[in-house]
Amino acid sequence: MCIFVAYATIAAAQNYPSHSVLATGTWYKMAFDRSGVCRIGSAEIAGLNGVDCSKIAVYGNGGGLMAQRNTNERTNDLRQVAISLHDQNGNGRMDAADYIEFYAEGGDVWVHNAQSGNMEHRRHPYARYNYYYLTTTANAPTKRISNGTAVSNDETEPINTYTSVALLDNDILNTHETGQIWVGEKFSVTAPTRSFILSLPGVASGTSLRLRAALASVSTSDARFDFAYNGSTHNVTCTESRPYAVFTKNYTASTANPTFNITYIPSESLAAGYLDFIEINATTPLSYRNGQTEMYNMQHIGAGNTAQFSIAGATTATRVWDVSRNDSIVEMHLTQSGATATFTNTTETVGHYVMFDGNSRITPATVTRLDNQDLHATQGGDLLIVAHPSFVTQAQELADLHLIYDGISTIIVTPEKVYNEFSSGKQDPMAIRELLRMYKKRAEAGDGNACNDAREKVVAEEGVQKDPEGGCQQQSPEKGGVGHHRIADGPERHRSTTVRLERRTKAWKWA
Ligand SMILES: [Ca+2]
Ligand SMILES: [Ca+2]
Repeated sequence: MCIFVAYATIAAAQNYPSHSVLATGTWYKMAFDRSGVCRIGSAEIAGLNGVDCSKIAVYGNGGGLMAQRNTNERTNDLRQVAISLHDQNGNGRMDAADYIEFYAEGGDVWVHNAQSGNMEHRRHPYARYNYYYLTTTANAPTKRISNGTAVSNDETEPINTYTSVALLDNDILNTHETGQIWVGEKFSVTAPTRSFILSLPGVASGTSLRLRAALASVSTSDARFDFAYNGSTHNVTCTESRPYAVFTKNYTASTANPTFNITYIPSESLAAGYLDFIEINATTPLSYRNGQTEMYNMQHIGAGNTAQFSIAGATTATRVWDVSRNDSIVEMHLTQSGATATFTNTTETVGHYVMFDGNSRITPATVTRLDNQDLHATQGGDLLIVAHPSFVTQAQELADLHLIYDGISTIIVTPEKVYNEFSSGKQDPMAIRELLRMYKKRAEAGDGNACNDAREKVVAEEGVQKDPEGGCQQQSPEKGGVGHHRIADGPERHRSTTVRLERRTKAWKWA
């Protein structure tokens, strides 16, 4: 058996910082189960009281599942997001009336499907909450929401509608036990028809609705769903081999509260049908409403394009943020003329805006003080144990045994610490893979991570002359390389134990 032991200090690969931002300073962790403009003051975090405004920063990587493809762009630590800081008396300190605002994303997100041209919801299959991290001791330059300026060109497009989205998606049953698809309302032979009403504030009669829905049937024969809206019926067939059907359909709205009727027509009495979700993109007049309104713009998209957006019914309290990029949010410059407010912006890509009044806010579901942590500063051992805090003691016993008998160095981490640094706090298995990927990348940068002397031509430890067929190259730690031992059966055991005694302090523990 060949066991590789890395014990030298390895230079960090360039694309991973040497330390997490969470390594130093004072931190608070905030959980969000929905997206929106969030306001935080000393009422939400008492520790904000009296702190230097210039030291406040918020970090977070946004909602949604981490990318699963290795080729996708990924964030290598928590990323700072832009905030708006309101120091009401201008004294540079956070007082009771002072607060910050930023745009928080929940675990679920909406993404633009370039093929269909519509926004589609992406439910996070593993996490209900997304997290943001607030520090009151920022060392790095702090990001603030910038104020937009008027932009225009000869062909600035007037725009007075936006795409709103609506969703009905209940997760009650995991029909095929994949953990990914959770269906909701049930249909049966005895209860074949159900009605669903969605709310599309501001949608007027006659505007277009683009619907995407998913249905599932559990039966050993074909089953049909009749999906009806406004006198139009669409047939959806599920079969035993293809029990899950996603379909799209375009309608013309008749009201702002469309009712969809679904009837399940199976071929057998014990069959069961389920609705997974109904999702709508609606062309909605751009008018101001109280609270917060999420708006997407898919009009006049193109390189160098600009548009002027007109908001009907606006008041002096109306504000609009361009939240297309969470780390560089821009507050749109509104020009008020009577009850209409306008702003201009580039429309090179699909835009995501939130329109709100100064009094509306979402608040975190929980706020907790977070201890410093720094998995980014750890170098890969031979073995990684991800252990729930309840089992860290047992994991350490296991690590000690491996060290004593096999010379294996172990890093013990809890899932939450991995999530904090690699998935913005969300429970996401990709975060654990990303931690391992960081170790791998650093090992590659540190001059190889594999035993390149399988026949032990080089003596690895002090004065131990070994069989020329055994051993492995050891690089000098001073050279920043990776040292490897081939721990073999028989006499080599003694060396393993020696390794253990010397390295006992090298079993990292991050409970
Ligand atoms: Ca103040
Ligand atoms: Ca569902």
